[in-house]
Amino acid sequence: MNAAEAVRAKTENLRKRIDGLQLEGNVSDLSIDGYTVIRDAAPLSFFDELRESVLHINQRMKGFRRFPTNLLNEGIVFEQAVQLEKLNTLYELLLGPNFIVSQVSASVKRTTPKPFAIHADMNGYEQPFPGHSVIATSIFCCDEFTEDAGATRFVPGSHHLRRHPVSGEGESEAVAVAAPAGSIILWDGAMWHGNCARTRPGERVVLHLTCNRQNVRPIESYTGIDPEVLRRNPPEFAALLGLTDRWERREMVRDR
Ligand SMILES: O=C(O)CCC(=O)C(=O)O
Repeated sequence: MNAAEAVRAKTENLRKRIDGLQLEGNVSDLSIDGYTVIRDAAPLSFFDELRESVLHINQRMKGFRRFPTNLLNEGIVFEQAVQLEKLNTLYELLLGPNFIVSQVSASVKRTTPKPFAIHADMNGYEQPFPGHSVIATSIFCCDEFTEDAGATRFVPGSHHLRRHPVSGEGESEAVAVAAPAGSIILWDGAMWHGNCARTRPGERVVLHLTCNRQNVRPIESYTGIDPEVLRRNPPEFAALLGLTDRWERREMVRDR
């Protein structure tokens, strides 16, 4: 099979899976609006278990001030979260068949007048963004999403702009997404989004899953380089080898 035939076979295979899982509406949402609400990606019992696990971690980390990350060491429910067929079919649509997990984190939003500011998830990307998706994020709704519950808010179509918003941009255009508990919301990393203030009592418990393409990566890893080589060179040398990369090779550390 030549390269063009291989691409075509993969595309046809993806099309069949999209049809079989009835994801045509989600495909259209992602193309036009840049985000979509996925229903029935997992049973409600999965979201209940996820909620309980996140709250347990939250308690252990004393109400975590920042999002806890590296949750794949925290139990089977997190392992299942990165392997859901409907979600991963749509990740594949956005990011190609070799996409990889970038971050598994969680948050608990309690009643607060503070919204989360509008931003794009293209961390580290200069502008303009590439014309195709390279990063995509999803949020697993363990609780109902409405504006007063602190739902994620989006500037529909902003992924077409292929750039970061400047400070305050998009704030007045953003719309809250409504979704029942048990939904997963997926968006292109170029989407401008944030979340709403939570004015109702209680907690909004979610899992955040970011994935990305793996097609532009170094062939070699320099993590095992002789420390003496680093010592005798300026700091820019380590940066050139990707060793000061703020995300790369973050260790899986547990805080207990
Ligand atoms: O918490 C939310 O609803 C949005 C989260 C968010 O902005 C992100 O994951 O980049």
